[in-house]
Amino acid sequence: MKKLLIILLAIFLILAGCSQNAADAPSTNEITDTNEEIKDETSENNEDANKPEAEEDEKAEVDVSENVSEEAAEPEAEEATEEIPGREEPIREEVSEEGQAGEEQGENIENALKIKGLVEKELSLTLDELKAMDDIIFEADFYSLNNFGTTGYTRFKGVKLWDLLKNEAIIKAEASKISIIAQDGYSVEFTPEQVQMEYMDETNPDNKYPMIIAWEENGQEYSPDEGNTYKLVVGQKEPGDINKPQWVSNIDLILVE
Ligand SMILES: Nc1nc2c(c(=O)[nH]1)N[C@H]1C(S)=C(S)[C@@H](COP(=O)(O)O)O[C@H]1N2
Ligand SMILES: [Mo]
Repeated sequence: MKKLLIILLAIFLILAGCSQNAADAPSTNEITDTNEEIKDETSENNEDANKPEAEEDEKAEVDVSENVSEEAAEPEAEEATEEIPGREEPIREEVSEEGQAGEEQGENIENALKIKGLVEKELSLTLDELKAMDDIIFEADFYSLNNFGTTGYTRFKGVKLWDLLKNEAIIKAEASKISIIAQDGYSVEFTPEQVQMEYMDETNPDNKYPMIIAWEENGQEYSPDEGNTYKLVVGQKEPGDINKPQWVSNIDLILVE
């Protein structure tokens, strides 16, 4: 009888042990998961918390105001990156022999101004080719206003974008959107009408400015060491127009859709 009791007790203990293990197993995992989650959140919070400290005050301010004023431009930049088929493709597929030669040299082709999409001729233009377009070159002091009211004048030299699209790339009649996309993904979109129109300067209301692709700023050409050497420059639509966020630097591509 005692033996039977001992055997029953042993069986009971074994069963109890198993079920405890079974119950333990998931809860151990849960604890691990939770710890990982906590760890992840903590490191994210740390990153967020460190960012503003790591940056200059001015830069932090820029970021904040950009989120408010440039909602339109910045999410589009992400979309554009996903939407453009073949954007990362080697350029040799759609450019001239000159382009291919440039690609072998590496640097030159990186610095080409590309125009793709709804145009008769997709282009990849070198700086020398742009400089040779005498009849569409424009140079002037452009006034800028940014989102916290900073103003200034910058001298730019470049080609008129609409003339480039109309005469060189030969934009198709059905085109409705022109995206200026930078190497860092920043992009700004315009309608063909917006690219064609003349802009103003609230401090010189009689002056008229075309939208240009500039390669020279305050008498100095951009250095290819700092990315593609083309900047979109646009004046103001009306007094108070915050135009500086539209000055897209290091242009990678002009996409016509
Ligand atoms: N490629 C690229 N161009 C850009 C931006 C950017 O983030 N990337 N920021 C824009 C914004 S929001 C402003 S205010 C101006 C700032 O120009 P700055 O750096 O010469 O002051 O550049 C504009 N062009
Ligand atoms: Mo900005």
